[in-house]
Amino acid sequence: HSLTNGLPAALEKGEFFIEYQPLVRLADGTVRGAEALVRWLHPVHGVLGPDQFIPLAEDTGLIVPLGRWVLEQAARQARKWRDGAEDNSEPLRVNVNLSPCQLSHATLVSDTVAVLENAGLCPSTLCLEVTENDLIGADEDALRPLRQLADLGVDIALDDFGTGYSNLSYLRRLPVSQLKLDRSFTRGMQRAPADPVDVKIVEGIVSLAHTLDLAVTVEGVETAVQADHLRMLGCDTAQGWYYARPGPPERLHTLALADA
Ligand code: G
Ligand code: G
Ligand code: MN
Ligand code: NA
Repeated sequence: HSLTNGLPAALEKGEFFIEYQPLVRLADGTVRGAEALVRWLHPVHGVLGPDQFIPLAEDTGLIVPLGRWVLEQAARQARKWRDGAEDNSEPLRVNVNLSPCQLSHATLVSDTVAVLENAGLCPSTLCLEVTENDLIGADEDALRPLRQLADLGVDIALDDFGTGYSNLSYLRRLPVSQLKLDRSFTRGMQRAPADPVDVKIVEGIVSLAHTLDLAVTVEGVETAVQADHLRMLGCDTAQGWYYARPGPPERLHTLALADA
């Protein structure tokens, strides 16, 4: 693979950067934070998305230092947003994706605590996203680091929810505080009339999630019709091109200030 050679050195050479995609509270349309999405500015191939290099980083073990770097950058960014905001405004939060290798890495909890302390951030400013498939089959020992982080106040989101093969009752055992509903479930609501089966499914998931005290974030919101519908169905937070594509961190501030 032609990308393999450059990957180990890319971190030292400063070739990675992060874009942020806003997370919007559906009830009032305010920006409540953003998801950090890593990109690689490859010297030959240009900007590469995570799908093109994260699997490689996982295979080579680079994901651990890369993931730590993303976490540090995202925490620093959240601190900058806070420093630039009005004193009494709710702090913008930042979501960071975790790979399964990071979940099982011995220093996940200590690294995360150190990053939060160095940035001077409250743990609840951070949300870690883990996918449903990465947690399937995890026993209590494997879940302990996530549970420790959750106990410290870090938010844990179950990413790509609905695409795995999990038994819904297992949700009760997981230290998660929110579900991120995969965009395949919201696609049928882009235009009226909405797909009635998709509506029923989202209704069911929201009802289950709220019963378990879990917030629901919907991905892939591309139209106003879709946002309105998902708000009426009781979804809490939305992310998607209707609000903004992933972009530079400065833009989030502009979007958040526009709310005020
Ligand atoms: O950027 P894009 O919207 O193409 O993101 C595709 C996927 O890549 C995301 O859904 C996310 O799961 C994954 N991803 C993005 N940034 C990171 C990261 O820093 N670490 C890990 N492990 N995955 C990421
Ligand atoms: O794995 P994760 O769900 O984090 O991946 C998010 C992916 O979805 C990214 O590649 C991102 O660019 C893309 N994305 C984000 N918002 C939208 C959207 O509104 N519509 C579509 N089609 N893709 C989106
Ligand atoms: Mn994600
Ligand atoms: Na996702």
